[in-house]
Amino acid sequence: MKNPDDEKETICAIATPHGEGSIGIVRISGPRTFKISAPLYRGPKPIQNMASHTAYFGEVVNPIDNSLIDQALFLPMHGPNSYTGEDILEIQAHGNPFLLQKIVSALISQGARMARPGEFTQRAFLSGKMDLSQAEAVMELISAKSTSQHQWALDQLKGRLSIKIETLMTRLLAIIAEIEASIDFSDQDIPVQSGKEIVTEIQQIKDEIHEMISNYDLGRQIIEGFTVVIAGRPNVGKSSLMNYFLQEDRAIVTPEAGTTRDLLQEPLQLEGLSVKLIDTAGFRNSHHPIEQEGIRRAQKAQERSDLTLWVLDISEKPSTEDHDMAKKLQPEKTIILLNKSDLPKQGDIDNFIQKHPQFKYTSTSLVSEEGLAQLKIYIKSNLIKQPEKEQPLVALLRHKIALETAEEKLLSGIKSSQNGDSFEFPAIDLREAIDALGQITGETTLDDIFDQIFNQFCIGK
Ligand SMILES: Nc1nc2c(ncn2[C@@H]2O[C@H](COP(=O)(O)OP(=O)(O)O)[C@@H](O)[C@H]2O)c(=O)[nH]1
Ligand SMILES: [Mg+2]
Repeated sequence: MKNPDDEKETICAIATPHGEGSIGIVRISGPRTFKISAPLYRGPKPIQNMASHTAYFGEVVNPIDNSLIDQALFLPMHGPNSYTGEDILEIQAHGNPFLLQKIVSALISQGARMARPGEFTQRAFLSGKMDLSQAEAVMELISAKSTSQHQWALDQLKGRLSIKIETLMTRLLAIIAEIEASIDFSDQDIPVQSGKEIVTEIQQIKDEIHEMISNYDLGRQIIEGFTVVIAGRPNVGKSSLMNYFLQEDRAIVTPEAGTTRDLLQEPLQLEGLSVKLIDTAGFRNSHHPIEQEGIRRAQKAQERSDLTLWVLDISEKPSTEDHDMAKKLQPEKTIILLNKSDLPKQGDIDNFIQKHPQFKYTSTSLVSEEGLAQLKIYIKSNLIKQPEKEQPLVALLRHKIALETAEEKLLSGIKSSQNGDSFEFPAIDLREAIDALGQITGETTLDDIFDQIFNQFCIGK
């Protein structure tokens, strides 16, 4: 009889980034992994006889002419105990794209096929090694650039979201079973008492889904990074603050007002968060067209940002522009820095603070560095306001949309269930809610969505 595995092709790809490095890895996965790679290996033991998860040193040769390609470690992993669940071989050679490509060509000459982007992870999903949300977590883990993004990806990879979704689906299935049982055993509607209990349980599930949706903005910001804008009048120390955060002289700092004109944007790691920091042209009435354009851009960036650091110079009297700005800025998205605290304070600053008590203030100096370490912690707590939530953090738009559909279906179910004194449940709504949730884990996902997701991966993953 024909083995269905024979149909499945064996795939290979370079798994390490392009470029020179001390090690480069070629990965092979599929039912014919060891057969295809055997002729490439010259060493004490044939590949087929190697123990799983054990590294063997040997030579990589081109089977066509027996020429030597490299010396390498061969690491076989027998399915199903491997990333894809299939037989895998990793050839750990020297990190040179030219010779790694030679190994790949030799494998292809023996019957392997080049892997498509994400195909190894797709196979892991198809063999039940991970669900769809975990496969997505692998991608986020590869691209994580901050502690919080890294933590989120690990949580999701370990199945925090999957477990939650599975639990909700099981609870909904139990309700459907209960509804069907009560319909089977009576020729009437559902008894009022159990009807009420069912509504309460659906309501509870709906609330939990709603809480997950409401965390999405935070989840997205953790993945994509927060935007923090430094704003204020000219010469207050905005560019000095930017340079302090970046630990380099990125922005030009001069005693001359109006030095910074265009937006300066730099990525930054701040207390474990990814932040895009933007230094702006100082707000003032200017007749210079370049400066005016800079100020317009600064305002736009500030309006779109997650947080504004508004810098005041305490050695100078606040101006009418400062009072105008106080009216424009949203206090909950602003921290006012009372900067140049090393210099003598202008009494008017205290009046300003009294006049605008809705803002949060903190004292800083870029000369003495007073208040700067605390400022970082303060910025973080202003970006992430909620304490750690019980529900897993939803960060991908695909998941949010699925949750919204589920919530909508449950709401419509609840609405149409109350029918005077009796209860009648449209189980179809509950089933559709289950379907929507199943899209997150991949249980009910359509093929073209799979392709979309795995196509975003790099080749070799
Ligand atoms: N004494 C003192 N001077 C500062 C402080 N921060 C910035 N300055 C000086 O103020 C001037 C303007 O700084 P800059 O960062 O270019 O301000 P920007 O126009 O707001 O970007 C420069 O001469 C800085 O050295 C501070 O905390 N204390
Ligand atoms: Mg500046």
